[in-house]
Amino acid sequence: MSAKDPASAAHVLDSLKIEIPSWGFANTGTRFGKFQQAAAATTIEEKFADAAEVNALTGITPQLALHVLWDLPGGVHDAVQIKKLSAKFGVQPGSINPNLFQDQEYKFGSICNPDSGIRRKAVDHLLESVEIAKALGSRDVSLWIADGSNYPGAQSMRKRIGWLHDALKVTHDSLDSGQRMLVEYKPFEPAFYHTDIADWGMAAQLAQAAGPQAFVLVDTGHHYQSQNIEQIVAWLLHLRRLGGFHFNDRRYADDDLTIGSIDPYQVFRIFHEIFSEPDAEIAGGIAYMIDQSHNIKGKMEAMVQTVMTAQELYLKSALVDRERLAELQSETKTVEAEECLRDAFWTDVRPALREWRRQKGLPENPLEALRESGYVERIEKERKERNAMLSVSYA
Ligand code: RM4
Ligand code: MN
Ligand code: MN
Repeated sequence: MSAKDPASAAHVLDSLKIEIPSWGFANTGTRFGKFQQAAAATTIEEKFADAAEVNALTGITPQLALHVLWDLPGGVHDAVQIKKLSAKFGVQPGSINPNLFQDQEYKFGSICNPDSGIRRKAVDHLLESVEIAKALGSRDVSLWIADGSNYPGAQSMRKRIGWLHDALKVTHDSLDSGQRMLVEYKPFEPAFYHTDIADWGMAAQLAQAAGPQAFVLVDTGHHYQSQNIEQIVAWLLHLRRLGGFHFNDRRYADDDLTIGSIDPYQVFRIFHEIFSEPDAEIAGGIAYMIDQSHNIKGKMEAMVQTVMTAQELYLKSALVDRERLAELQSETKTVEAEECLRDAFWTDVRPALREWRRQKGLPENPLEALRESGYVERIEKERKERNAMLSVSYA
């Protein structure tokens, strides 16, 4: 396609939907604390309201990811309330994320804890998360397992592999046919010696062993410095196990910064691997989700900026002339092949995006529209006092 061809740009842009996280609207922070924002959401209703506003401005975020203990503390019984909010605000519940990392009992692990009683409690939480997803019509149950250990010798890595297998298999087997289980990985933090699911290979192996409805979730912030994430994406596509993404950017560790703020070329290269996938069904099934924590930027502004950036990088990536690139690669024309990628990357797609938004009746510049709407000032006034009172919860 060409950047000047509005019909194909529109076709590309129509295919991108991004799920936003409920916790991205709440007061989150770093391990050293957080800077309270008066406009942060303090209730699940406020999270839905903010998500609806982002969707009204951008048109591509109809789903809200939920974390079970933060958003449905009453478990499956809370599904009724979530459904009501979903109908009220026109935002669907998205992926369901269990919380296996905050209870005191999980100090030495959840599904990998040497205590069988604690392992059972953790598996019960996973099974309840699947029930919640069924009650809400959510396709994906998305697992981040924080388990690991801090000192060599402290735990048996081998035994824990077995417990992981068992827990993921039971969870997988409780899914309905249309549902999926996503397995996220992370090299370190909160554990600093070993993490039970530390990289994409472990996650892929566990997904394969669990069954056909298990896939790997790539959180772009969960890699060592300079790791080639697009190569991981290529491998997971090859294995037919790429379930989705948690988008965020990082400079040092799991920084949860806005996507593309540090390295936009990397996001472009990830999308390029996805556009190179010949099987439309595989590419179409990928869940694009945001997982960011805005401690300095305003929550609403950061979320809208993130969505706009993802759209820009996605469209740039769609511009790559992949037929020509394949020829150049087989002719081993290194510089020309690289330039072929760079041409697309340096194309200004913002006019095409403005045109697409105009066609859809959306504001041409959602960030500006947010500023002009007065929404942030309004919620600041409404939520200020409540935010001043709530200071401890993570999200
Ligand atoms: C973790 C991980 C999970 C997210 C939590 C809040 O680092 O990225 O996906 O649910 O943070
Ligand atoms: Mn994540
Ligand atoms: Mn993370």
